[in-house]
Amino acid sequence: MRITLLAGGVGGARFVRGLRAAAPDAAITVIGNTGDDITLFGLHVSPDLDTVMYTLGGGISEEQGWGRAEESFTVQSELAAYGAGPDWFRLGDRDFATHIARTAMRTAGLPLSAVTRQLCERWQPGVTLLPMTDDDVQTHVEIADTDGTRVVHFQEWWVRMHAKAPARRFIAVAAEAAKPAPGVLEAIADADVVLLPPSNPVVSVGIILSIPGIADAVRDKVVVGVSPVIGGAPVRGMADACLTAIGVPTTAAGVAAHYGAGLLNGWLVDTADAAAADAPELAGIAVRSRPLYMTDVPAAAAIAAAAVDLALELSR
Ligand code: FO1
Repeated sequence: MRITLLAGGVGGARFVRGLRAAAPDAAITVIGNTGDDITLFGLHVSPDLDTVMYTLGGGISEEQGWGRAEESFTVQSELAAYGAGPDWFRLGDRDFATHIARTAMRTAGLPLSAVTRQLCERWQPGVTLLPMTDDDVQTHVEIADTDGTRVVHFQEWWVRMHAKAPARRFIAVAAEAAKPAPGVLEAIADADVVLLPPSNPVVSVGIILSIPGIADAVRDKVVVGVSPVIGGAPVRGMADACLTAIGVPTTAAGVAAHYGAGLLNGWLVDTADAAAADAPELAGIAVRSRPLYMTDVPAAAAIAAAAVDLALELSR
């Protein structure tokens, strides 16, 4: 079976790790969000691709959900001693090596997709990991606070401001001119099943879908999503701040209605949200409820298996 996913960071990575356990013989392709990418200290940092790569490769910091396990911070404290910032985005020594290697390969002329393939040679994630695009697309956030209205990089809003400054809109800068990375449209077209993991629907999955051609390709497939919202709160992260900014209620039904029946065929919600099955705005979407907390790999595997089962049921 061929399974393709559109994934963001921690929620996407943990879901894919469960899927790999649940479907060990499946050919899994992960299309990762690169809108979160940022250049720091002259280095190309790609948080969502790295989170998937480290999680599946066994190198992730399980406590944080991002960055490397057994990390130290000598390089960043040495940089701080020179007054070189930023200090609000923590980069560990082991993680720095990834960004140095990525930047060196890109400077030598390799596109991000080829660089990602090369980095995965080390981590052997057991899936094909593709960036959504090789083009430079960055997510920016228009915020309005006491300093007025301005636009900041997504990471500045998310990490430095803890998503506290009210967001007015998210801008996928240069997305309209971007092309899907090699293999992305093929991985969607050839998939038996397309899954949307419990990733941020706005700044992860939404940004991937903003790359021309990807949403149309996904709409042609049987698509099952897993709600990132349980009982009216995001399972992880600050997705509520993103949903509120675009006028979508932070509910399991609200997120599914935002994706819409044109994109989504099936939707898994937590048992706490079982009433979503009767929500009139979800007409045309098959809703199933089951426990959705990914407390460990077996729990994530059971959720992933349920998503695949629903997709297969809807394919018949
Ligand atoms: N998240 C934080 O909250 N604080 C950090 O200092 C931070 C550093 C960081 C470094 C590398 C990396 O791959 C991810 C990192 N993250 C950090 C996570 C990241 O900012 C976001 O959670 C994702 O971009 C959203 O998916």
